[in-house]
Amino acid sequence: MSSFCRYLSVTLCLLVVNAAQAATPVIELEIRDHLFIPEEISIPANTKVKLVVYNRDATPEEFESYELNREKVILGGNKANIFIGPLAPGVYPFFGEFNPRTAQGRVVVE
Ligand SMILES: [Cu+2]
Repeated sequence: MSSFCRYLSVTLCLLVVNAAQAATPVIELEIRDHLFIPEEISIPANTKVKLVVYNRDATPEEFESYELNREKVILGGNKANIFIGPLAPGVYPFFGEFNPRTAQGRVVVE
């Protein structure tokens, strides 16, 4: 909870926090046959976004991006939540570290 919560009742604070979470856009993508589907996702600038990455393969994959400063192993048949942003406009590549030859994608911030 942020420091401003100290000035609110606990109930009101939880409402504010829940509203902020509800407002976070969610984007789903899949790993299938060692590919990211879709391989390109677009998000608005200066906005926090929740990526939900489903690994449909039987083998683990690692979502990795130097530009996004994110790295997360997703076991086969599992999913992971990865929060990114707020970001400046641009292209932010990501890849699957265990299958970098095929698993390539990018976040386009516009
Ligand atoms: Cu890694």
